[in-house]
Amino acid sequence: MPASGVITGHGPLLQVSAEVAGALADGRAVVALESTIISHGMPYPQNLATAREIEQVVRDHGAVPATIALVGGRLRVGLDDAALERLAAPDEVAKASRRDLAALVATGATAGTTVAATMYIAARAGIGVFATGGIGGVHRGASTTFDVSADLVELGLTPVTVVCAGAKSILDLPATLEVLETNGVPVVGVGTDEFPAFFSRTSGLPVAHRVNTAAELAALIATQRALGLGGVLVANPIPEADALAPAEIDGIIEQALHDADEQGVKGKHVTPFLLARVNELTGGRSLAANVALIRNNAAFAADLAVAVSAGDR
Ligand code: PSU
Ligand code: MN
Repeated sequence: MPASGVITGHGPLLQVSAEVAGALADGRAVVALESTIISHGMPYPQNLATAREIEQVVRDHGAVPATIALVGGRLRVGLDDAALERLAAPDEVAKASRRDLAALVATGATAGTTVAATMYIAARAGIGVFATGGIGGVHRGASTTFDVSADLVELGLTPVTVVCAGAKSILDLPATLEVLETNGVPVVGVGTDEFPAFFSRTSGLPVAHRVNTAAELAALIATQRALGLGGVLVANPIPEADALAPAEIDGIIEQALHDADEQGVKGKHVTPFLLARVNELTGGRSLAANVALIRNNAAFAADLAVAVSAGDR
């Protein structure tokens, strides 16, 4: 049975909340939000506070938030507070990327969904704009490990626009941009010609395209859709006031990578391990920056969703 306040949309596996389903039916702006960032990207209880806060930021900017996760084996779009609490609880739930969905659904599991899995579910629900913090990418050393996030493949396949603050330099950023190009993903800077490096506004690496406003980006997205192409990656730099100096973060990232290597961390555990280690090593500094950039992305994604829905009328 669907949980109260949740209606069954598009068959029993996909459950879209009444609020999100109503907004979609009326052509109003909706912003998808992921949940691995809650379950595996931030420590408790800041993860729960941030999840609630970014939903409010989306509302303040005139859109309806649709946080997406696997709950009891259902693909849920638009979560109630009980589901958010369950995802945020320490060591409670699985991490679901695209390849995990069938097995976790079949066994009735609850899981945070990565950017890849969230994009897939958002597209099934008819949502085209999605906000997150940072995407997965090509890990350093991938030429021998082949550790390349499924996020980069999903961006090529699935017509959803993902607003992020770039990627953390736990990753190989030049290789990440190369694989995005291979997969046909337009990477669009917001008010910048550079791909931002999550905690800092610059990486020294150019983006292929630049927009200065949400309206400009909405026109690009409408064209991408008309051409039947896949996802768009929007790189929205962290606000200047919240950015960390590369000198402050670089050594910590090196330390985290060293620890992962020493402890033999592999596969789906690599990203959560590195994120947790960076959080520990910087204390509150990196977490505050992380929250600030997610808020900034949620606000821009909501403005974008409003512009996209206005263009559809
Ligand atoms: N990078 C971050 N914060 C995050 C993630 C990545 O700075 O929370 C999460 C996202 O959910 C992303 C996932 O989709 O990690 C990528 O995991 P993997 O590298 O295993 O594909
Ligand atoms: Mn990986």
